[in-house]
Amino acid sequence: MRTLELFETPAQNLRLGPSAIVLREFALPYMSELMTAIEAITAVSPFRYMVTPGGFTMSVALTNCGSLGWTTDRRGYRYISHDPDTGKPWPVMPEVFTRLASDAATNAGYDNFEPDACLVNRYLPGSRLSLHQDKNERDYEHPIVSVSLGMRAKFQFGGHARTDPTVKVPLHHGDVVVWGGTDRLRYHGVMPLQDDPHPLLGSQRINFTFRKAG
Ligand code: MD6
Ligand code: FE
Repeated sequence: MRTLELFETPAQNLRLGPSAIVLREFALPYMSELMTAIEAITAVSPFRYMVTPGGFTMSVALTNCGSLGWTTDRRGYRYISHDPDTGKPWPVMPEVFTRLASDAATNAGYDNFEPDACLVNRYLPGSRLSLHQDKNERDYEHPIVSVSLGMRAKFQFGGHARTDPTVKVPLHHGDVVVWGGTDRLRYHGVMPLQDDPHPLLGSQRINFTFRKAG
């Protein structure tokens, strides 16, 4: 008779589409290394509020690491090798980041994922991300791996048209979303963040998404 099972039940993974899955709490074993790595990145390239081509200031603060970083300004969305605020290259992608990205991709069925870009997002209460497609990468062969830390968010996942119906999925501390294949260009966004402070991160949510951009 084993009583251990009571404690063994993992949080339930969730399939969002044929090629998209939420790996519940997958990042928890990496957490202390991740926190140290994020502090090192933001010490060199701090979070900042970028402006969209339409002239709106984003409510999510951004930074990057890796050989390419995603950026937006009045001239458009694109990947660039240097931080426009510091003039220096984006911080090198920490080893724990590449390890987590590769482990999660493998777990979801994508072998040999080697990201060259990691976009780091910071949400405060009220921050939101409107429905969008991730389509600034050079090709869509590669999946995206997205890690959520801190406060819970309601993630919206839609179809291939902006007006398609969406499902709302809560993402918690440690959850990792992997998507690619036929789901790669589906619209998605994040609902306005509610203030429900997290024991480790307080009133914020950090999300980082790994891509092969170049
Ligand atoms: C976020 N994530 O969760 C924003 N994009 O804060 C994204 O925009 C995203 O989670 C592509 C793939 C996964 C994502
Ligand atoms: Fe996205």
